[in-house]
Parts: sequence; structure tokens; C-alpha cells
Amino acid sequence: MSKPDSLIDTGRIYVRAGKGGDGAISFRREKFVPFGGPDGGDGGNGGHVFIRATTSKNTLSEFRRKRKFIAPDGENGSGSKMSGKNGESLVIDVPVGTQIYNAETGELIADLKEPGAIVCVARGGKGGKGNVHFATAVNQAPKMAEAGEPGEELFVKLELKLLADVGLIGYPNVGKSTLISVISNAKPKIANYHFTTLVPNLGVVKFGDYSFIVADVPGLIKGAHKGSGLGHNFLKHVERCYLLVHLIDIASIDGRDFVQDYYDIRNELQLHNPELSKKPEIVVANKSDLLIPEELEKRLKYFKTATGKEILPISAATGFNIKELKSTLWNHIKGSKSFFENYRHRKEFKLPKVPPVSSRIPAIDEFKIKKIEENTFAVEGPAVDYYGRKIIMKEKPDTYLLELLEKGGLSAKLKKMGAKEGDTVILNGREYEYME
Ligand SMILES: Nc1nc2c(ncn2[C@@H]2O[C@H](COP(=O)(O)OP(=O)(O)OP(=O)(O)O)[C@@H](O)[C@H]2O)c(=O)[nH]1
Ligand SMILES: [Mg+2]
Repeated sequence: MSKPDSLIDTGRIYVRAGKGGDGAISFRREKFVPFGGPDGGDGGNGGHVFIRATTSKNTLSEFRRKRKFIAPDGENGSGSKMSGKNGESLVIDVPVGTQIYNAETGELIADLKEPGAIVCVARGGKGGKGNVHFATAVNQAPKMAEAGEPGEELFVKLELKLLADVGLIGYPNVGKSTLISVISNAKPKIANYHFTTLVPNLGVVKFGDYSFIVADVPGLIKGAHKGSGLGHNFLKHVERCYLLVHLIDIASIDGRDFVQDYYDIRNELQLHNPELSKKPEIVVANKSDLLIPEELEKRLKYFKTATGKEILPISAATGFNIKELKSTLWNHIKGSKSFFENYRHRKEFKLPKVPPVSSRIPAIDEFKIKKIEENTFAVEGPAVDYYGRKIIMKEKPDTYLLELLEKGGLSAKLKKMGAKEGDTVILNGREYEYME
């Protein structure tokens, strides 16, 4: 049987948003007009990457197989002022209760606590402008356009701490999965042995016009807080349930004393995190169908006397008292600040509008000259990087960059650094000869 370390409730993925499409360099063609005005359209924006919480998933195990999520790029612009299409956004669905971290900095990006909660983790790049935008009084046929901006990329760490209105806890084999299968839409595996459930199951319980979420957590045993059985991996999930349903096997099928069981589990909660033992809790006695009524009464009384707690007898197998249990759960939840309302209202889902990213535009004098060896200088800095990448030229690729940097004082700066006639200047991957 697999042990807790095989349980995947963390994941690490790489996300990259789409690059913006490039602007087009194009000119109008008309009859009798040999060379029309510029009509190059803009590039589309790159697609974003979103992460969204859903109740239809309960583990992050799939991210062991798929780890790269790349949104499509925006399309390039084209002639006749046609803009390129935006790249579609990519949505990654994760279980409700997933926390999202920047894997490099450890910063918490979002805690997706509600079904439908969504966060944009990487923004697509802004599309570049077409040559339509570059026409001036002096240059009416601009053979230049803007390149699209790259999309954001990062490594994301996912960590699941399941969230539910109700958490079902108890020893293995007491019938937790059977119960969730009876009250909700969940279809977990059910079997007559311990640790049938290895990964928590979520189910949506309908109650009148409302619905709430129940989590079936793998069985707990004595020593769980130290890692026995399936251990604290699951106690962690219980932390974020509002109400605990503590299920015991009143028929003692496995030969244990149910009062002792109750105390054992309470003790594990306390040892794992004292806050857990303060949560509202109801105690439910399952498998009561296996006892004759007199014996059931006797045992319920024994439990109440020993613990001073109320206990509700049910049978997940026959349906006895299941309606009563549901309304008891509801009575607890309806007063809580739980998220079921949210669940109800989020049926229709729209992606939030997120603007594309674009880099900061540096001033034209934001560059430095570096003497790299005798008679050789390199021009570096934000202005070179930005304009060198940003402007696409149809002809004479670097003239625009050179003219621009000249306005930012290129020759003067070179001279100050001691450049002499005939020296080599390296700029944007090309070599030039310096002239006084
Ligand atoms: N007679 C009777 N049997 C039940 C009842 N509820 C569950 N069972 C049986 O008890 C066994 C265990 O049920 P599960 O629902 O798998 O128990 P669990 O608590 O989820 O067990 P783990 O996942 O191992 O922790 C199965 O054989 C069920 O058919 C009940 O109310 N009455
Ligand atoms: Mg189970």
C-alpha cells in the first residue's frame, strides 16, 4: 500500500505567457498610386496564463506528468491595417484550496479558496505597432514597425490544502467514503479494508437551493500527527474545513472500542494543531444497521455518558437518518462565513480582463560605454536593449538605433571615453567604425 510520501499534493510547473505579435511593415497598393501610404497593422497581444480553482479536482498529481504550460503568441499584424489576433488565454484548473507560490522567491501569489477563484500568473506581451503609427511629416513611408513584447514566464509552486465546508474524519474503514457517496455527487472507492482512500475526495452536497462541499479525508489512526498511517498529510487538509464530522463505527466491526477511537482521533487533532480541536464538530455513529435497536441504544448511551457529547446514529448503507444528518450539517454551515454562496453564484464564468505587459520605455540616453580592450568599445544599457529589440527595420536595420542613440549623446560619450578615429564600437551585436 502506498505511504504518505507517495501522495502528491504539491507541484511545480513552468508557465509562460504568449509573446505579442509584431507590427507589420506594409504599404497601400492602389491603381495608379505606385507607392501608397503605410498600412501595416498592429500585432495581437500574447495569451495570458491563469490558474483557477475547481471542485472537480482533488489532487495535484496530474502536475507530475504535465509541467509546462505555454500560452499561444499573438499573431503578427498585416497589411490593410489588419491587427493580428490576440493569443488565447490558457487556464489551468487546480483543486479548491490550492496555494500558488512563485517558486523562485517563495512569495505567495494567491490562495484559491473559493470555487472559480482565478489568478493571472503570467501576462501576455503587448503586440507591437504597425508602420501606420510611424508616419511623420518628414517620413511618410516608414519602413519600420515595433516588435511584440515577450510574455511573462516563471516557475510556480502549487500546494494543496483542501478546502471544504465539512471534513469527514475518523478511523479507517468506519464508512467515511460510503457516507460521502450517499450525501454528495462524489464517487469514491469503497472497500472493507483500511486505507482504501489514499487521496481526499471532494463532494458537492445539494440542500434545497444551496450546496456545500464535503471532504472525505483518508482514515486517521493513533500517531497520525507523527506520520503513522497516512499521517499528517491529511491532518493538513482538515485545517481548512469549517465543520468536522467525526465518524465512528458504532458496531465495532474492527474490534476497537468506539469511545477510545473518539478520544484517539481527538488527541491526534490536538497534537497536530490545537486549533483543529477547537473547530465545531459533530459526532456521528455509522453502521447502526448492524445492531439491534436495544444494543444501539445501549451503545449510544455509553458514548454520551463517557464523553458528554451528543451523537447521531446513522447508516450510510441503509440511508437511516441521512436526511437528518444533512440538515444538521446545513444548520451549522449556514451561519458560517463559508464559501458555498460563492459556489452557487459562479456558475457562469468569465475570464477577468488583464492588460498585456510591456516593458518600461527607457530614455534615449540610458546607455553606457565600456572599454573592453584597446581601441574597442561596447555600447550597453536599457536604451540599447529596448530599442535594439523593439524596432523592426525593413532596410538598414541599425540606422534608427544609431540615430536615436546619437540624440542621446553617443559620439560625445565615446569621445569622452577616449575613442579615436578608426576604433571599433560594438552595438547591438554589430561592429562599427568610430569616426570623429
Ligand atoms: N453495514 C454497514 N456497512 C457499512 C456502512 N458504511 C460503510 N460500510 C462498509 O464499511 C466498509 C468501509 O467503508 P468505506 O466507506 O470504504 O470506509 P472509509 O472510512 O472510507 O475507509 P478508509 O478509506 O479506509 O479510511 C465497506 O465495506 C462499506 O461497505 C454502514 O452504514 N453499514
Ligand atoms: Mg475511504
